[in-house]
Amino acid sequence: MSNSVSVANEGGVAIVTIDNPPVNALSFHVREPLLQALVALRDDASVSAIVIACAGRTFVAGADITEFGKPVQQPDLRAIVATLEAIAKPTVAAIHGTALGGGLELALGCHFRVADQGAKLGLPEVKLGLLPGGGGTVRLPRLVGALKAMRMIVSGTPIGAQEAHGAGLVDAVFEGDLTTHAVNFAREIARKGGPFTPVRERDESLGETDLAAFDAEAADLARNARGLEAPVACAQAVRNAVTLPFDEALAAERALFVKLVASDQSRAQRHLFFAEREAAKLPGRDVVKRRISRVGVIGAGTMGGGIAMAFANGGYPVTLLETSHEALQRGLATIEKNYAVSVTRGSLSEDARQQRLGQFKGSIDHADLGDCDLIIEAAFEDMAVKKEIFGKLDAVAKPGAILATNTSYLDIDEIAASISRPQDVLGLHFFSPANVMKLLEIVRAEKTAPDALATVVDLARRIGKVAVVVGVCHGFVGNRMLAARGSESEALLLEGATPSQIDKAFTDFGWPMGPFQMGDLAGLDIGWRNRKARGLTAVIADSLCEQGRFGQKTGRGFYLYENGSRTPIPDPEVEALIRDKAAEKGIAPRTIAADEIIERTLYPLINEGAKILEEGIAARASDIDVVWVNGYGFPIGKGGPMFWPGLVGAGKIIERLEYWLERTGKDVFKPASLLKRMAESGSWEAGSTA
Ligand code: 3H9
Repeated sequence: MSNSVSVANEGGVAIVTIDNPPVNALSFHVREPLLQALVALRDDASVSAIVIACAGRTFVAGADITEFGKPVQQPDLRAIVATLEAIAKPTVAAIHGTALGGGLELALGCHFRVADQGAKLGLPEVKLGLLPGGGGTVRLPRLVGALKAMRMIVSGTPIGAQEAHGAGLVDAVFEGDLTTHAVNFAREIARKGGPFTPVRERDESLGETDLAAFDAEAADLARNARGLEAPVACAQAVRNAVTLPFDEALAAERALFVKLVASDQSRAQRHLFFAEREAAKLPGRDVVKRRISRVGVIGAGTMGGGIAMAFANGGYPVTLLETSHEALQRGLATIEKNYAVSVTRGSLSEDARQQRLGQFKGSIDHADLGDCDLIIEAAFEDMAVKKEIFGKLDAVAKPGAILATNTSYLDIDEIAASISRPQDVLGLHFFSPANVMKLLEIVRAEKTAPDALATVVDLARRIGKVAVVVGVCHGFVGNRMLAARGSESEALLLEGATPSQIDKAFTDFGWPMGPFQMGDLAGLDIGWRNRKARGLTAVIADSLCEQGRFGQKTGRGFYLYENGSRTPIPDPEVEALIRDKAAEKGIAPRTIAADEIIERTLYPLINEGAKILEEGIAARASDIDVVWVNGYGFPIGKGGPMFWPGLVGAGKIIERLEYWLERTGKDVFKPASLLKRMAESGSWEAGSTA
């Protein structure tokens, strides 16, 4: 037939196999022959049943995302599903790997779905700023009920084969050769002569929908969507499936899909999908990687403990090193407590808890790190401390072991130069809590060997992290840009804004929280210690720390937190302190608009990103977006600080930077030359020229 779609006949049961590596996406070159095959089999009297299966590692993982934003080439997915659904002989989707998005929608066009026991099924379009546009919102509720369908579609989270079976989405789950089972299943149905009813006609359960409960949950979801349009549209489309006749609901789904696919939010989210995958690509990635069997972590505090858990969760045995038995026991007890909480919450099974705890070996002797293939130090942020640790590692680590520092700021070239094997040294900058946060900045030092770098990039993926390779500079990509934002946040306070006013401007923009809530959550003492070490000051934050106001952990920071609650309450004492400090500096308070807050905090951050690109600290603009979305909560619907200027116009950003430069004379507003070049040329995808 074609390279992408082939047909075999096993005793009257036709097997249509889609073969479009790597994930069998429904590209045009699949859709065309697939439709032809289905039409031919529909009309072929020698065929009693049809099985749709896939070659390779997965069932169809969705529409081809690279085709979005271009003119649709017919036949589209809807035409294929309509043809499939109208076939008057049994049709069976044989699902292995993942049936996602358009892949699950194709399967919903079949009378039956059978799955391998390890299969996963879902409609993750919402993560791309979309809703399922191939009938998923209208067919899925007919099988699993409207409420469950809404939860699956709005979250985008796939479910396993057994759960899908229990919910009525899958008709049988098999172990062993799936295609053989699917063919037997189809043959048996054909022999019995039915019953087989197309999903579109299976609307018995829809009448039972409790619309009031549905609407209440949909309203909650809309509130949590933080300005994202897709989750709201997803819920609306599922509601339509309940309240409208099938074809009308299908037409409404299409209208919503067409609107979303052209939206800036979806463009931004599709950009991030590819950006994350691009970030993990290194030049010369076919280099032979080092073998990592055991990981050592130095420091069992919040950061070290979290890093150790991240590796244990990924299946790696971990040696956890501390300076004393007491500190070690404290660290291990926290880890045990964290796993126990996960069991109580139902996110971890008791077996998994035991298995993970079994991965830990505690020690207070550096010599015990001798059998580790990767050692990460997460000790105090102090160059002398780091050098001392690396000196010890130089003496005990096995040849070829990768020696990593979790420093957030320090010069890794200097650390590497202090030992005899700089080629094995690199940075692994985790974000706290390290067992939860997805981002990992991998810092390539001047002498880091390519195979050491490739090994940790691969390892990051294995432990579920989104990795971005960056170069050495103060604060690397994330914290360096954060510093550009932080200085202006403080300046705005002195000029008359309140912490809650600034934080609100941020949440209105789409951030999960503003800079002061974030500071209180992370602990203000961390930045304070850091500033002191570098001889820097931040007038307001330093004063708060001098009063022991470290944020949530002390119940007081920029805000008050009553009775251990995490809800920030504006504190008149802080506002008075700000006014006093402003008066000391002779600054008269004025009213500050939300637009000014965004311009003065976000634009310097973007500007710093452009400088980072120019200096080659980040290889691509999209890498910076990945850092900010995954590590700092940049709103996904805006695509990241390097993508967003393309939506609003880099020229506008330059203009406002120049305006603020003139008014304040501050360096952070001096437009980076790369930003200027981009604005002048009218193109904004800075990564392409970096
Ligand atoms: C949709 O279906 C809309 C319909 O409702 C309506 C239509 C009208 N298209 O992630 P990996 C590439 S929207 C094109 O590293 P894994 C990916 O870029 C779609 N390319 O592998 C990468 O390329 P490269 C709904 C795709 O094993 C390579 O495949 N579906 C697509 O870690 C390997 O990807 C989704 O949102 C695609 N659909 O994970 C599912 N998918 O090697 C999106 C992947 O050049 N996909 N690529 O960098 C995934 O979630 C994961 O890829 C998957 C495999 C779980 C399948």
